[in-house]
Formats: sequence, structure tokens, C-alpha cells
Amino acid sequence: MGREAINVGLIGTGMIGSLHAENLLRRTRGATVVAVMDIDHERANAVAAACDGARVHADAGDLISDPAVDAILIASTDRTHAEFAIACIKAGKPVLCEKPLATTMADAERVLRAELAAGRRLVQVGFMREYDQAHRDLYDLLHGGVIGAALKFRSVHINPRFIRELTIDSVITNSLIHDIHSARWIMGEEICSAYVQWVSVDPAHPRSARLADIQVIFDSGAIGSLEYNGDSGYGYEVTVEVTGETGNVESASHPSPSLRQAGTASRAITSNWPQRFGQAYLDEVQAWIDAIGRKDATGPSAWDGYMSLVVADACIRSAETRQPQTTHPIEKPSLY
Ligand code: ISE
Repeated sequence: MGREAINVGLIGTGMIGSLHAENLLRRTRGATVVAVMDIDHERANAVAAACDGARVHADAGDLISDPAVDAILIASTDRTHAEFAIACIKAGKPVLCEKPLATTMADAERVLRAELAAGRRLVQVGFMREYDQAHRDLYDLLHGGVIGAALKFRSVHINPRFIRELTIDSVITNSLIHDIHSARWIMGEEICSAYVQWVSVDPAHPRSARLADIQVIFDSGAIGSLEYNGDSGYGYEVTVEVTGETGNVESASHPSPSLRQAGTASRAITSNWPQRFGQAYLDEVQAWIDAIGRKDATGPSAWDGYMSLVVADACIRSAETRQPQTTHPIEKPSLY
């Protein structure tokens, strides 16, 4: 006999929240959505109706304490993540928190300390690239020793369209945070220094950022470059490359076929991140549900969420001072 479904409460029903709701409802084994909350009530009602009439809560705290809710998926705006994650931990409920875990290093540390006080892992952070096959294949090659020790990490993160309000700070905590996590995860070590450069949209808005690059140094002395383009004008791509002592490995951007026709060779590029990482989002949420069923936790942890913000903090200081900045993490707790 299969186990009973995990009853999920969803906070935030925007683009990513709706994608998670759809996955939980139609494509995930052993889960159902029983409660929904969004500050946009109309949107919450629409998603709840699509979730076979899930209950709508006006307040995130009420959803978290709802006895019918076993686990919570946080997909609300970035600045609300830390507070809601702490409330889930205090309620003793597992939580899949979209990235970033918080928008500041201090708030990420508060989440980490709440989990440490609970004495067990309850948080999985939505760094979905860990579930992407192209990333996993690269990881396996590198950690299988095929190219020797890693000397340089390089990632390129291309977005299709520029969002004018984005400052270098929010590009770091919302977008480049993925690349920071990928760098730590794939290299299997921490970043100890970061130097940020960026191109603004116009001189009147010097902190707006359409293209940015973070130069990092890892604990081993390996180096890295994390490049972000917010306005490619042609599509969405994420690639990773590692140069090792005896070779080089580069991840494929998207496995679309190459087409030869009318005197040209071409290959389609995905147009947005839900398209590029659709399968990864699904595998991520399935792994979360399966782990809850085993009374376990898996995937990127609160420590990973915290460490990515430690690096983001150095990046933001670097953007202010225009100098490389070192990271200042707390010692890694034994829980991780
Ligand atoms: C967005 O929030 C994401 O998480 C996407 O994965 C990322 O590529 C994009 O730059 C972010 O804005």
C-alpha cells in the first residue's frame, strides 16, 4: 500500500508558484496542494480553484499553522522568504523555499540558526540546477576525476529581456545567486573572495545592471568567473565550464537538435527559464516530497542558502567599493 499524500501549502502563486502548483498537482507522486496564500487574492483564488478547491488563506502565518498542511512551498517575493522559512521551522514543518533563502546574509543566518535550534534539517532551498541533467553530467565527470583537480570554473547565465528596475544588488541576490550556488556545489568547495564588475543601462542609473561578471577565488586557490547577461535579446541559456589539470568539461545548454537547411546550420535556444529547467523543477519537487515521505531531508540545505548569501554579501560590498572582498562565514555546523 502506498503512503498517504503529503499535503502541501503554497505561499506565492506568481509565475514560479503556479509552476510548482501545476507540478505538485499533476506530475508529482505522493503530493497534493491543500492550501494557498498570495497577497493577490484573485490570483490565489484562481490557483486554489485549479488545485481542486484548495483552501485560501489571507495570511502566510495561518497557512503555516493550518493543521491540514504537512509541508510548505515558499514561492513569494524574495524579501519574504526568511521570515516565512523561520515560521515553518518553528512549526516543525518541512519547507521547500525558493531561492534566495533570504535577501541578506544576516537574515539567512537567522534561518540557519532557527534550523539549528530545531536540531534537524527542515529546509530545502530551490537551487533547481542541482536537478538538471546537463549540470549533473558535468558534476559526475569532474568528481569522477576525469579531468583531474579543477583549476577554473566558468558559468554563463543569459536572460532574454532586461527588467529595468534591477539593480546590481538584486541581480546578485535574485539571479547570480544561482551561479554562486552552482560554483560552490560543482567545485565542492567554498568561495573566499569576490570581485564584481557590471555594465549599467545608462549613466543616470549607475547601479542598474544589464551585464555583470563576478571574479571569484575558491579556498583551494582555483579561480572562477560567473557571467550574467540580463538582456541578451535572443533567448535564455545557462552553461558551465570547468578546466581541470588534464582536461576541460563544458555543459550543454539545451539538447535541441542542430538543423542544417538552406545553406545554414542552426540550433534552437530556449526562450525562458521554465522552459530550460522544466524537468529540473519537477525532479526537485519530487525529491522534496519523497524525502518528506522518508522523514528525511535532501537537496540544497539551509547551509547552502546561507553560504550563497555570504558570497552575495561579499559581491555587494565589492560593488560598493569596486574592490575584491573576502567572505565572512560562520563555522560550518555539524548538522550539515
Ligand atoms: C529567476 O528568478 C530565476 O530563478 C531564474 O532561474 C534565473 O535565470 C533568472 O535570472 C531569475 O531572475
